[in-house]
Amino acid sequence: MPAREITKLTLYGDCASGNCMKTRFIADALGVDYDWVEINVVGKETQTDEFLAINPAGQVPLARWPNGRILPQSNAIMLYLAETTPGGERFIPSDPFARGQMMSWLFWEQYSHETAIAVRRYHKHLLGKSDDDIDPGLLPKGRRALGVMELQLTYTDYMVGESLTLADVALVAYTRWAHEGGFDLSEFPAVRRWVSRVETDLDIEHAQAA
Ligand SMILES: N[C@@H](CCC(=O)N[C@@H](CS)C(=O)NCC(=O)O)C(=O)O
Repeated sequence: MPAREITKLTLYGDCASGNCMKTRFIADALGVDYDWVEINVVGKETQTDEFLAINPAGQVPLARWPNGRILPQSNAIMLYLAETTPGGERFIPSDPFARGQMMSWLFWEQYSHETAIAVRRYHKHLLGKSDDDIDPGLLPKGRRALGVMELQLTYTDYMVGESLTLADVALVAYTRWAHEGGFDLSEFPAVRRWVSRVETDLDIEHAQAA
């Protein structure tokens, strides 16, 4: 990673990472002016001395401003951008309980969804491991997470009620790539329809075969 002068918001991320793409989806949807610095996770560019000097946690995504402030964690970056950019309020429910529900899904995504679906995809798709070499617990854990989403999306068009929130952006990031982790979304028809709906809302590529 070449040393660079920071003149505007800079997002460090890997385009193959759903966590990183979340921050781009929101920044792009809000028309935020930012520089993107590609950091290759498989190539261990998060572990170089130069990157660790910026983010000692050695992870992307990372947001960095010219005043020296940095913010790690995908969902925190999304929330910050939505709360500080005109138009961002449309991603955050105004009703406090609905906002609580959105936060609840954001925490659930990081604890119960990403830890199975993203991790299995990482090993299978990005590292090219055979199924036998991947933790066998990840498949049932990910399917359970998809089942929880299926139940919610049987009743509502979005994870929180009838409009897009940050919960949808967070959860779509890896759900749209779930097939690359060996998960079959045809078993979860409401989730599949929702993926397509959210991709359309965000004006991003449709990742699943039709
Ligand atoms: N909870 C964090 C997870 C970040 C994370 O796991 N980043 C991975 C890429 S998706 C990473 O940078 N890994 C580099 C490493 O572990 O060396 C978030 O949502 O931002």
